[in-house]
Amino acid sequence: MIEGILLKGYGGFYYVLAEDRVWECSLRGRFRVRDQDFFPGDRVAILPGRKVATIEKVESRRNSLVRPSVANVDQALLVFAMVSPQPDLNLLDRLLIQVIGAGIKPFLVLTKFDLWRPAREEEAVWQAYARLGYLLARVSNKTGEGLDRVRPVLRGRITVLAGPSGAGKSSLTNLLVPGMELKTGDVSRKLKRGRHTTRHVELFECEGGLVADTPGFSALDLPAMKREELAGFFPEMDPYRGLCRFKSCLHDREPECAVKRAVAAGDILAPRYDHYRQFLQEVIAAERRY
Ligand SMILES: Nc1nc2c(ncn2[C@@H]2O[C@H](COP(=O)(O)OP(=O)(O)OP(=O)(O)O)[C@@H](O)[C@H]2O)c(=O)[nH]1
Ligand SMILES: [Mg+2]
Ligand SMILES: [Zn+2]
Repeated sequence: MIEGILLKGYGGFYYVLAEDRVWECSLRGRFRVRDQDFFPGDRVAILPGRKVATIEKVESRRNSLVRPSVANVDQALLVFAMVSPQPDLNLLDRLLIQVIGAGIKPFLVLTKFDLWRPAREEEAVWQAYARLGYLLARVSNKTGEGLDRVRPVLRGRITVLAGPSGAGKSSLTNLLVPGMELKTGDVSRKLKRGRHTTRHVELFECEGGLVADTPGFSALDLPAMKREELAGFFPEMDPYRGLCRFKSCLHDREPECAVKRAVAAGDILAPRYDHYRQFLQEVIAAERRY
């Protein structure tokens, strides 16, 4: 048997990178494994056959994401356009929680820098994200500007690109991977959204590692957690830990809350705090369903 890594599943076949080539594999074999047991990024063992190879074994995952569905990645590039479509910061904050919760390192890539006209308010928002401690790069997939900051991050690693439709994930992949000609779609003028051009997750060899282009999405559930855990996903709240009047303060409606004071003073970005409160309600509602 040969050990490999699943690049994609498509049309009932699975494509596995092993020993420097891609093997077309089917599931027929001694181990009949169900479809949903496979994610791109899965480590598998294959048995070469006369026509196609067969997948015989899937190793347990180091980590995984549901949206986009991918396994065993080292890092996630959260790809958002600075304009066209306008960045959905609520989705960005959800994605950050999903990725960090899965133990995966996030990296923010802001595309369409060439179309962006600096506005002070927007600049303050991006600066606030940069201060949270996540790497942030602004790129143009049109001029190639900023790509020098992204390439070194990819070197030798397995990276997933995640973000809304139309953000430029496939365009970025085309620039990063020599010879790549993935389909890209324009942004609908009427709906101001992407057109969901990419339909499958697929890993490509890139910079001595692998990079996954994925379908865009606009909705994302939060991972299951206890209500007290949510603040841990907001690093800007760390300095205020233990400073609220109530030890069990959820920074919601409680009086004398240090976090709320910091929001009022402009030390915590107001939209981030608004998302925190919205997410808290969702986490509490989900707690009841268990
Ligand atoms: N001006 C400019 N246009 C860009 C940039 N990046 C992507 N685009 C355009 O934005 C549109 C969407 O790009 P895609 O690469 O298809 O976006 P995607 O994230 O792959 O979208 P889905 O596959 O639907 O999830 C295309 O028309 C691209 O040409 C950029 O940096 N600058
Ligand atoms: Mg795409
Ligand atoms: Zn508080």
